[in-house]
Amino acid sequence: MARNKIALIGSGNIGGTLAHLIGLKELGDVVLFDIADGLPQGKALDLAQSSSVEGFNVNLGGASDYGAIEGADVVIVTAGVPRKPGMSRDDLLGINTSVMRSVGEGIKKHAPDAFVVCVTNPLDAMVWALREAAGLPHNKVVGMAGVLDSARFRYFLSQEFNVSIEDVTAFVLGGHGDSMVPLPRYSTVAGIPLPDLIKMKWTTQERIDEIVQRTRDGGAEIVGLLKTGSAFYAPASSAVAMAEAYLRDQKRVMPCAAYLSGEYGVDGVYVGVPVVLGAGGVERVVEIGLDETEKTSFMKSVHAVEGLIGAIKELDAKK
Ligand code: A3D
Repeated sequence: MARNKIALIGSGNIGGTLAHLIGLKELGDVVLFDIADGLPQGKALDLAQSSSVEGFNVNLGGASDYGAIEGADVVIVTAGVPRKPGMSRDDLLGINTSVMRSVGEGIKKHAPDAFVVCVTNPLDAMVWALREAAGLPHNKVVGMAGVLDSARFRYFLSQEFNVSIEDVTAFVLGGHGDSMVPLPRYSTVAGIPLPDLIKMKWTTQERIDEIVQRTRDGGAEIVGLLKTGSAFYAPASSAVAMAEAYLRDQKRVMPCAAYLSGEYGVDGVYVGVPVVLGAGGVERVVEIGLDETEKTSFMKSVHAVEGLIGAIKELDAKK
């Protein structure tokens, strides 16, 4: 059986890390693509040489021509400009929307059957713009944010309780960024929800509130430390987990920016919700029960994403 083909649009920090992880996991042959000529070719060659030492069997190539992504099974999009210190995700809107247009056209022409994972910020609006340009079915285009946000939440909780990260599950909903909605009552240690752990005096409500806030600010904390770019190791791991769920038909339940057509009372927007990811792409949107406070936070997040999509449409109307 032929190997899967995975195209990585954008060969910067996340793109290079994606290629490395995909090689190590032998998920498929990799094509790195970037407009910065030499960057994808150089990274592909460097990574290919590491295969002799690591002993993995995948082909890695680099290109600045969309023809190279022909027939890709999965496309992961990180092309664009990353957030700099002091810059909000929303500042990126104009630049990255036009990047999504060119990437979407490339996918439409050369990889119309692919499963597409968008990582570029501002995430929820960019996955919408990318889907519009690529014209693929909505279930084949998703955004990566919730897997990363919940990974951060899980990590902080495992540190708080001094337990294995493997026994911590965590749940976040909503858009990526300030409006993300961590859900403590759906987050557990070995099945014990956080409110019960508070009652058991493992932690306090104040500590959980602090951890929730640190999760929301997770990206900004790393931008502040790095000073010259944003997080890339955990974002790459998260996007690869989503690609793997599709390629191996794992039917994993993951929080992704998915297209809603009526679920949660929302229509026509990409926003973070739990979905089942398998060979059919987004096979199901999981509609969990929300209390009034959670619903209010979620709808605030949806409105923030709608605002960005509205701003994109306004920018278009001015052209
Ligand atoms: P970076 O290392 O700058 O890589 C981006 C690459 O995109 C660069 O190599 C550019 O040359 C390339 N590029 C720019 N325009 C185009 C184009 N039109 N076609 C093809 N390639 C192009 O950034 P990064 O890898 O650190 O981050 C990539 C994106 O992910 C940024 O938008 C970040 O804000 C975003 N990001 C999202 C999350 C989420 O959780 C959603 C987390 C971390 C980063």
